[in-house]
Amino acid sequence: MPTLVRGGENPQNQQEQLVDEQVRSKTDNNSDGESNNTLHKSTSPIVTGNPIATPTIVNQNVPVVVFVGPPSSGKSMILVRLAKYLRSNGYTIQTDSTFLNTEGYQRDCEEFSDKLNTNIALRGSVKFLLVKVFNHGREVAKLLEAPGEDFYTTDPMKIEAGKNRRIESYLSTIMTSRNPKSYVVLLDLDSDVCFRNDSYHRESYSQRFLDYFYPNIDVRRDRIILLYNKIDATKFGTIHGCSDPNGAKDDAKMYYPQLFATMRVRSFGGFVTTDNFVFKTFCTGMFTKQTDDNGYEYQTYNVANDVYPRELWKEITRRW
Ligand SMILES: Nc1nc2c(ncn2[C@@H]2O[C@H](COP(=O)(O)OP(=O)(O)OP(=O)(O)O)[C@@H](O)[C@H]2O)c(=O)[nH]1
Ligand SMILES: [Mg+2]
Repeated sequence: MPTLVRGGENPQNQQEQLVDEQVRSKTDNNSDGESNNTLHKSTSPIVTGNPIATPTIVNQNVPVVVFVGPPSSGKSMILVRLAKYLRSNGYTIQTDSTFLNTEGYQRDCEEFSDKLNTNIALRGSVKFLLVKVFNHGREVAKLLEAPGEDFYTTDPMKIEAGKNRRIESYLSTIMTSRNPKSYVVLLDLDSDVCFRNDSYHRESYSQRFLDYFYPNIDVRRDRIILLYNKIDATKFGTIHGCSDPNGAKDDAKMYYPQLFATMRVRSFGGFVTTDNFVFKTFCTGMFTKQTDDNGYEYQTYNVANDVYPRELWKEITRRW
């Protein structure tokens, strides 16, 4: 029987469970009019009647892959590309409807499943969700699809409101769960915001990761993969593969010196220091802007070489 992990109380102790039960019985007995809670009745095991819907990881043994990166850095397209690659290699992909029991979340799951089957680039319409990967009927991983602004926002209003100084509760649930994790940390250089030309955001994003995420990573259990995405937009690679991985790494190091300098471990009595991350490059595909009959702009893409998802999946699963 899998253990439940809930947001903010991870794992939930017995006293808290008791409070939940009391709240539930009150809610169930409350018949006067509409409730403002967003839970809806379903057969899912996480429907407890708790008036605040909290993210819950039902299976704490299965590894979770967290794609970390600012808006437009390419997280969703990497997830979709990886899912397509895995599917063509016999894996099954399914959104995890048990993670959060709200109508919005369930809707996002359905919408995301549809998008996995097209070659239309995602537009970041879903909030966050977990995608389950099965191999021969056994769940082998969960992939997190999350909006970039929860990792780092460049929006002045949201910065002012403190968004870069807090961790969303669903991310805390994941980070503090017992599930082994692979953090795929995108080195944003060539997104719309173009961190290559913006040293302020580049440094703030690095610092945000080092202050808020890195300390919560169990480096003995979890993996960190620094991913130089959109390598086709650089001289180091194309949609067919990365021709100069060392050049790409040197380039990334030049732009993200804090990450490379901080994420190191000492061994042999402090005499030897080694990286506690691996460096990889990635390219999702070739993107083409299109306009439909109503003037609505969208993008289609044709997938890049399988070498990218194959290598990434190998790194993600190396310790599992
Ligand atoms: N050249 C190139 N462009 C890419 C690649 N991957 C993604 N893009 C572009 O980057 C855009 C954003 O990608 P997304 O995957 O939606 O980015 P995201 O990190 O999920 O963004 P948010 O959901 O806003 O956080 C895409 O619409 C593409 O235009 C790539 O491998 N190469
Ligand atoms: Mg996205």
